[in-house]
Amino acid sequence: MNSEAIKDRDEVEERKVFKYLNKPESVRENPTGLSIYFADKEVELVWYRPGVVRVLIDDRDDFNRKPSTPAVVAEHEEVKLDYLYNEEEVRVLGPELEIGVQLDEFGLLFFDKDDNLLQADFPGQAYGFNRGEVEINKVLKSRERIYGLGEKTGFLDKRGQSYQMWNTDTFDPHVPSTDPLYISVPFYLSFDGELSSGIYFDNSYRTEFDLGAEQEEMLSVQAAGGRIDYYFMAAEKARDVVKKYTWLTGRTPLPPLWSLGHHQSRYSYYPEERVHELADRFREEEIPCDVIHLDIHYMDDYRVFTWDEDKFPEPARMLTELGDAGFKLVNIVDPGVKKDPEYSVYRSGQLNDFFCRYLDGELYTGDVWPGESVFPDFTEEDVRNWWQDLHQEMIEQGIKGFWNDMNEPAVFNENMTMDEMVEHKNDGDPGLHKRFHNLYGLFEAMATSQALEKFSAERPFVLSRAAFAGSQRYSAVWTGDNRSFWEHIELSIPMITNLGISGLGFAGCDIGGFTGDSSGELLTRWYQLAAFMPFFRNHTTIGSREQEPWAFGEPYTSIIREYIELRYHFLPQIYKLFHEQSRTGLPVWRPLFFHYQDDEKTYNLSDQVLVGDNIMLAPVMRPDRRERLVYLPAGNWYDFWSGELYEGGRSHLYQAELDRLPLFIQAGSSFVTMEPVQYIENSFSDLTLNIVLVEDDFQFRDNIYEDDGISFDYQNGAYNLTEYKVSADENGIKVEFINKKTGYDSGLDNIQVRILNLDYDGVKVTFNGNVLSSNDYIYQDKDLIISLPYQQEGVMNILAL
Ligand code: MIG
Repeated sequence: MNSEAIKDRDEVEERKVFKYLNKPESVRENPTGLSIYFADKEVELVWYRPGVVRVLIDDRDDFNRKPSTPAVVAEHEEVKLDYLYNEEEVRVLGPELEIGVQLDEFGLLFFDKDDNLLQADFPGQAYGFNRGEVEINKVLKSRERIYGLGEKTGFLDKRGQSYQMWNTDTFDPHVPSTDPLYISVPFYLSFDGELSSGIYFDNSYRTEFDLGAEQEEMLSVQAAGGRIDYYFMAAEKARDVVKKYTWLTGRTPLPPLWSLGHHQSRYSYYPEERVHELADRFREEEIPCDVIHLDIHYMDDYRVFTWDEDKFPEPARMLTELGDAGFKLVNIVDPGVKKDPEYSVYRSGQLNDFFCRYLDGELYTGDVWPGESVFPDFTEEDVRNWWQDLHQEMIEQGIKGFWNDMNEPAVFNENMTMDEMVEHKNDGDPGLHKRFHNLYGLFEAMATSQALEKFSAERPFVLSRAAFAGSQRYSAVWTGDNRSFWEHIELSIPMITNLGISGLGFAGCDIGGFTGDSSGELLTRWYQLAAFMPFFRNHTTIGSREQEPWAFGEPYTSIIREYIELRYHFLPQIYKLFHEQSRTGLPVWRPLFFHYQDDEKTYNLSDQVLVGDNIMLAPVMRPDRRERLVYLPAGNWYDFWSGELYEGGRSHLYQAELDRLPLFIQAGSSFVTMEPVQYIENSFSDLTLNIVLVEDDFQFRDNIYEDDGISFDYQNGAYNLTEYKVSADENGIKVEFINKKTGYDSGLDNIQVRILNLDYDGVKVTFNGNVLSSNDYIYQDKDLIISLPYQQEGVMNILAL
């Protein structure tokens, strides 16, 4: 036998030592579901809300209902339940979901309200225990596909793979077998073409998700510790699973509008003169930019919360000057604190006992950028408050956001992280690093975003490399150290889409690639896709070739400028999608099957993406390519550039010269735009509602969201939500405006309504029955553009003459 075979056999044998819950001793109805008793374990089913049930297994004599991690924020609602009993099964009937509790060989069957089997536990091996490790096994149905799981490489559908949840600073090139990476989200969405459901496993220990890799028909989850504590979510549509999951773990609040603009970064811009040169160059080139990131060299010998006085002698003055030119600065902050008794942060942390120690009191130290360093125990509220206060000075100097790097935490040692035996105090519920490892980045981002709220009264912007379920409440994320590979443009689509499915919708990747040297063509194609990424930042490593938008000269600079402008052009639409994301959890970037659920061709389509529900990108991601195959789902699709309508339900070979991003809008829908600006001042400078017609009759409704883009006033009603209903038939086009909310004075007098590709010889336009004068509208390039008073309710009719 070769060594591989021996290893395989050992692994199989190792699996067998799990002991599974078998025949229950008794069951009892409880106010929220059912309790099932075994010799020393109890299983509790808790209906959280319609379609969401928690399955919690704990020791009978020490049953603890507290959520296992800080990811879960929802409280359970009251639901009405019925029970049916027979010899083999107790059936619990709740809203949107029924559970069959198997009494012979314990396991659960999950049914939707029409009695379709959504998911079954694996018979005889449902819930296993082995010296502190826990296991869940589920049956994988033949057509089932698996999505989500946080930050994973590979294609959209994860079935057949296996993945680890263990936040890791993986510098190796990100290829399909590279796992784990920086972010862990133990959540998956299951979809089989009809039925959809999801599982969030609320356990922060190192966990393996085997999605049919070892046995084709078994989905197996194994955690190195903690409890079996998971939430099953049933939903009619795949996308609704994400709504439920983010109901459970929280949603990304509206970020400052500027943070949706263009960010420029590199490792590292210094000294101050270079930052000014960079800023000036953007304005000279007239390439929009809102944000500059300062990487680790701004600090004094990598001491966090310090400035290098030679490189940045007067930070407050510099930040005022840059602020006057429209730039917001984001500083990187790593968690490692240099072990230096003359350094105030180390001193105060030590004097307060805020750094991680072993149980016997020994201080944990590890090498990171500053050399030997200590690590704050962010699981403690006192430590987070202290960390918050450390940000005060920089915020007062004018820093607008923070970038949390190295917070897996990364350590320069063999394990690449903190020793698993280090202790965390966790506000009275202490435990080892093996329990808190995956939560370290979440807790740090929590402290950082609260610091910005506390000292700035503006919406926080935090970018974090490590994250866990629920991190969406505190930070945006990026996919870490990618490379200047063409393959990494392509990788970013399924990666960012699955992050969004996993609740982390404010996500992006380093445009141009982090490691390695970019090229003009690579950077250009990357920007074309990135113009619509939720998070939009160019970043590269130390010593790499320059890759600012102008770095490769013409024709690249002009094309890149055009796409950064396109980003700003679409900003009202992107903002609207962030607003929706904050309310429903539906991510900005969506897989096509979220809106074309009956179309099998979309189920693993990984080289195209939907922005919201009607804008589709099919970027070119190969060198020297000037055409690509674009798959268009059912309906008609409007080519953003040519105005031509393409027939859906099939693929098209599309010509895409270097300056062309294949960009389609679903016909019979709309989007909101503005004129590009060099940077965001407050809110939108103007608004255009673009309506894409279809040939047949149609109707839809949508909305425009607007607020001041920076403060929390929107939470008290200071926003505008304008709903519009559009319909068209042989009599003409009708647009009805309804003010759902008028709480914000934007200063805009007019809104443009642009009917794209209108095929009328002449028109009569009325608003609330009054005929508009021909000064109020123009025909331009086949589009009819009408100017209406902003926020006036009523009906506009467009009739062909
Ligand atoms: O070990 O701060 O992913 O974006 O530029 C490298 C320097 C540490 C890793 C981050 C990267 C950042 C870099 N950091």
